[in-house]
Amino acid sequence: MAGHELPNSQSKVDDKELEQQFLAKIAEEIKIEPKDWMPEGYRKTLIRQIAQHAHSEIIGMQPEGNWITRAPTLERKIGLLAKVQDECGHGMYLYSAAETLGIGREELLDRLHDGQMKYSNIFNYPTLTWADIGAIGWLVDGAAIVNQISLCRTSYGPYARAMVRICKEESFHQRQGYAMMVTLAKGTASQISMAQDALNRWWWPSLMMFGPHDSESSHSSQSMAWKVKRQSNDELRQRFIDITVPQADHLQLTIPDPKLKWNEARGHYDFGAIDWDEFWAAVNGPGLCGDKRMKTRVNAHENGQWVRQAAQTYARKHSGSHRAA
Ligand code: FAQ
Repeated sequence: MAGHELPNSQSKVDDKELEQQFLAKIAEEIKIEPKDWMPEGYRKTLIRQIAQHAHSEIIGMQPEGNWITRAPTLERKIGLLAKVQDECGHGMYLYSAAETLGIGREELLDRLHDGQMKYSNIFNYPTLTWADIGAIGWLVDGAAIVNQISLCRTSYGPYARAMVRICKEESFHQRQGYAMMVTLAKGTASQISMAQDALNRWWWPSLMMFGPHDSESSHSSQSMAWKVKRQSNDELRQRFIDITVPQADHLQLTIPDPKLKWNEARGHYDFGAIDWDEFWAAVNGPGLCGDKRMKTRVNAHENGQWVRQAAQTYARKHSGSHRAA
């Protein structure tokens, strides 16, 4: 018995030391890399957040993909196609980043498909008009950039590096969305009302993308301590609002919040209460487009099975002939 106790207590001491070294790296802003020791909770937090992010990117292709064949001009169609392809690429970088934490892509997708893992609330809303595509680029990608610029400084190396590249592409997405809104807002009365209607429907869900208020955010304090998150949900939400209100003013569109007002003392815009029941219904409920999004995703996965199998068979054959040579 005593012989068993010694290695256990020894390994506890080792773990303590390793944790101290890990925390020292975090304090000194040294990135944590895949082969470094890390607490199990840190690994799990990253897998959850990175996978949720990856899932959001690939599910996020659906609401916009819906409009590719209906884009009003060839130029708009090319822009939208490139954007949707970029979102797929972002998903792939992020699944790769998650894989460095010791979990396979297949398993992450299984967890998405069986409802164990989440994706962003925003992608369960329908895209009803062409103006929604402009509003998604402007607001949804705008919110994504504010969140992701902050994540470029996250403590886990592969995630931080993926974010740098993703942010460059997201900023093109935000600009193309805003350019569409400018065109509509300068257009005919019905184009202006279409742009206003899209802003009315996408404003509040975009604010919800940053997650619950800090006081309700279950993961924030630990994630901030580990520097997985560098700014809180409320800080980022406020930053997004402060950046976006002048953009809406430039469009001469009205943000659907009667409480929105510049607060000179705070140096920020005050805003109205967010409907968190709507948020949780969008995240968890089968309402809105949740069922449809998941059905489309699972179908795409099943229909792509033969491609994955063919690629694996080819890779096996190729590595076999390589060895034989
Ligand atoms: N939707 O304790 P917290 C994009 C959940 S990419 C659904 O505050 P955390 C690009 C959260 O998971 C958009 N669920 O959580 C694009 C947790 O539940 P759990 C995605 C949400 O992780 C544009 C619970 O609430 N971006 O848009 C949401 O510390 C156009 C408690 O919350 C990212 O994923 C939500 N919005 O902070 C693509 C960025 N918020 O897991 C296509 C990376 C919270 O315990 C077209 N992620 N929950 O069951 C993050 O920065 C963080 O994960 C937060 C949430 C800030 C989203």
